[in-house]
Amino acid sequence: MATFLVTGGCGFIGSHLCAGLAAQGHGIRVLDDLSTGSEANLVPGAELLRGNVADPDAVRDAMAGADGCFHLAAIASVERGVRDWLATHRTNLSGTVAVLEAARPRGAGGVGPAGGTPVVYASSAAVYGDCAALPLDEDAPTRPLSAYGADKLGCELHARVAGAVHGIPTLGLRFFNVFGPRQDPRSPYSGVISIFCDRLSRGERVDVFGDGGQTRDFVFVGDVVAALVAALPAASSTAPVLNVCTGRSTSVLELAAAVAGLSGRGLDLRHQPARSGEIRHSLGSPERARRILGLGPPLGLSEGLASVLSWMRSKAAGSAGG
Ligand code: NAD
Ligand code: UD2
Repeated sequence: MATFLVTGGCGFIGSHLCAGLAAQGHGIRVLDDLSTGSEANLVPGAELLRGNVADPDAVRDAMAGADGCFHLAAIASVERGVRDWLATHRTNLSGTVAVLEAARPRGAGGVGPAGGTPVVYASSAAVYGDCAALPLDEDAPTRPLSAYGADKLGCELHARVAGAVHGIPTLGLRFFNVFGPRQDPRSPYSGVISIFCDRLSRGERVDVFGDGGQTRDFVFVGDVVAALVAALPAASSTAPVLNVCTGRSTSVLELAAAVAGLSGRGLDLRHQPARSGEIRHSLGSPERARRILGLGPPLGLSEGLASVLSWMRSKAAGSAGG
């Protein structure tokens, strides 16, 4: 049994990861400022340290005695990065440098294992930006189009430095479009799947931005957790980065039809102007991650959507009852 630090452990992906680690019997410490996460998501038995990941003292205290760190805390919104460039940069890049700093080997200001605390961190498909060579593999050029994507690429560069200069083992995971239970459908930054499942299951109309022919690689949160857990032993001072995706392409119109079909309601949609600066197609190659991390096949989209719909139904039943 080990003890792990999970930054952002009260958020969507982090709370699923904590549940997976707890099920394996590990001890969990969460560092989260609860800005978008919720204490209700905290896994029973986990210790919550409420603090800012960009505060080096808070991170050092949180890292003390940990056998490994999963660093997920970030402002996970491209739009917030446009409005609050410097503030999101502090969290998304300075926060990661603070985590790497605290992971330094003992004797050099670090607090963890002698070789440095292994760190698995969340990068994003946003690092690829407008790269058109699909499917995207990890050697594709990185041309971020947003401050968010630039900061995630910065995390990968600092992870290289962490390995080369300080010997800290890391592994970066470039998540594509993650979906699953607990993704908040009412937040302005919600993913399209949570919005479509929420609205269509209540018989409401959904908005499709543009013609709906744009495609995404939607990966279920359970598969993301499997990748995170498998990544820790693969962390290395060579600072590898791997895609977390399915290699499966789904258009927004196909998605709307699939959700409507599963929710047993009609499909009511209206087209709205396309979002400006939006990427038309995003599709990753999962092959390298499957090989290196030994991952199984991803959950099918329909099964994943059914799981989100069922979670939404039980949540609605819970709030109606209480
Ligand atoms: P989320 O907003 O649900 O979780 C982020 C968590 O970090 C929240 O609990 C939040 O309170 C916490 N946090 C934010 N700023 C903090 C700070 N300064 N100090 C401490 N805690 C802070 O988002 P998520 O979807 O679970 O994303 C998790 C990670 O995965 C992020 O790094 C995100 O950039 C990355 N990612 C997510 C997706 C996706 O599709 N959801 C895609 C690519 C990458
Ligand atoms: C995702 C990430 C974002 C960033 C980006 C990098 C989410 C929520 N966002 O943005 O953080 O990493 O990838 O490229 O994971 N859509 C509709 N109707 C709606 C909502 C969305 O048509 O009500 C469309 C939207 O125009 C887009 C697609 O659905 O074409 C996916 O939208 P999204 O917001 O879920 O994710 P994306 O890919 O824009």
